[in-house]
Amino acid sequence: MDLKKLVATWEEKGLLKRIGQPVSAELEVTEIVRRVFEKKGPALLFENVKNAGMPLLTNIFGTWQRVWDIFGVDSEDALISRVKPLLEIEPPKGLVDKARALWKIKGVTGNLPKEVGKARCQSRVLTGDGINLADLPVMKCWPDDAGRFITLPVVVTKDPEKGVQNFGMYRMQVIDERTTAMHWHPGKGADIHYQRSKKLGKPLEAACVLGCEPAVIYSATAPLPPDINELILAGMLMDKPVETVRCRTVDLTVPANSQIVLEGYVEGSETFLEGPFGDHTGYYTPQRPFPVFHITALTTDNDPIYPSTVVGWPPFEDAILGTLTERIFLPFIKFIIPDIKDMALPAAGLFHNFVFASIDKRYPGQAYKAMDSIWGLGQLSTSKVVVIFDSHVDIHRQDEVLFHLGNNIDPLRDVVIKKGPLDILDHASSEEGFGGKMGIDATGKLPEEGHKRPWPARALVDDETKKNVDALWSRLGL
Ligand SMILES: [Mn+2]
Repeated sequence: MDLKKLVATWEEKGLLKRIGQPVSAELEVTEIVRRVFEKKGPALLFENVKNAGMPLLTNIFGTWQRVWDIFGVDSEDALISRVKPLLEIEPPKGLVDKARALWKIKGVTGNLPKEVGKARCQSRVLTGDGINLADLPVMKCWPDDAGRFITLPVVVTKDPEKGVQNFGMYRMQVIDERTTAMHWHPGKGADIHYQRSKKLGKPLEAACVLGCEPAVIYSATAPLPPDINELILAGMLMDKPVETVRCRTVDLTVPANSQIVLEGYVEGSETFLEGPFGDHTGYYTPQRPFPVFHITALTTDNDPIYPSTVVGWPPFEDAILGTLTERIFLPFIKFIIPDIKDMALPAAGLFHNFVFASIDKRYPGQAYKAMDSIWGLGQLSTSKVVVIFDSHVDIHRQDEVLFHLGNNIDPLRDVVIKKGPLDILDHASSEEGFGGKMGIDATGKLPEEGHKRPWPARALVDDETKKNVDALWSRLGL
């Protein structure tokens, strides 16, 4: 569903609140959203943002009910069933082949993006001196942030060699009326395009899309393999193709049902000292040079709405997006790493500090194999602590995790420490993006793994007793 329809739907259901009081996009919105998110409250449409020319919508992904509405489903299972057909294929040989093949089968093609001639996001077109970012209610989220940051953009770029587009989410610090920084980290989709353009000595065209279908906003954050069009995932998840339209001043297509589009380009060598910014780690990230985006056109819907989000001490709105990714991608991870039965990436661990996985252990060392597979797979390669449990453990429950983590390990025997890539936001490692990792085998141990005593049996109620008590139950008055 597009953003304006969602706003209407949520308002009817009491899942959105309009706020007419004057509020500042500097700091005040953050504190209001923090309080509302904490009590699982409504999406907030600030209609009277001080010094801004349009309303600001936040807390879009703040509850699961709204997430299901975004995709037009009523449960997690219904959503997952839309991507599961991807797994019903002949398994190709090799890990990389497997990952690629997943995205290539026929089942995907029903909801491919569709280009249209006329679009709501181009109802108004401003170019040159007519463009002024000050009209947008861009937030300053935390007191020591360097300035105002666009926090929910879908950034579109095109590979100058292959011609394929990428849709990614990279925050954008406002520099002046017509320029921003582009915070894409090395190796991200847009950065790959940027590096290739630089080599060719050409500027890279880019578009920043604001307020497209939230399914597209989500897909831009999803850890897809390179060169896989994020709009295909969005189309599958919505069971409806994403409509796109040609930009007016750059050679790109963008989601047509968007509220605002900033078109422009990034020059090869020009950088801006971006940050600090209060990030989803709960800490400020330091200043670093990033490319500069020059805006050539600002196109909008009639009466556009500006979407925004706040990140900070978890859980915030991005915790729900991260958990959504954990659930949507689990079937694919299980397909590529058949050892894994379930996986949990707790939001409080920022999705990269802790990965809990469970296996059906059949042979010695299997937990270590599972760890290595996790550290070898895409974005999971930056996981800092990986703990492997037996499949009877509910790894989504903190009490069960702590119980087995404490009860089942001998730290001298069951812990491995190694080196590898870390999340770029990790502030504890000695080097940026590189450092120590820990793997813990919290499964029951086999004699071949050095546990010479017999591993004790679990004390569990037997089925016969359960049946007997079931029969007694109504008479016990409990
Ligand atoms: Mn991508």
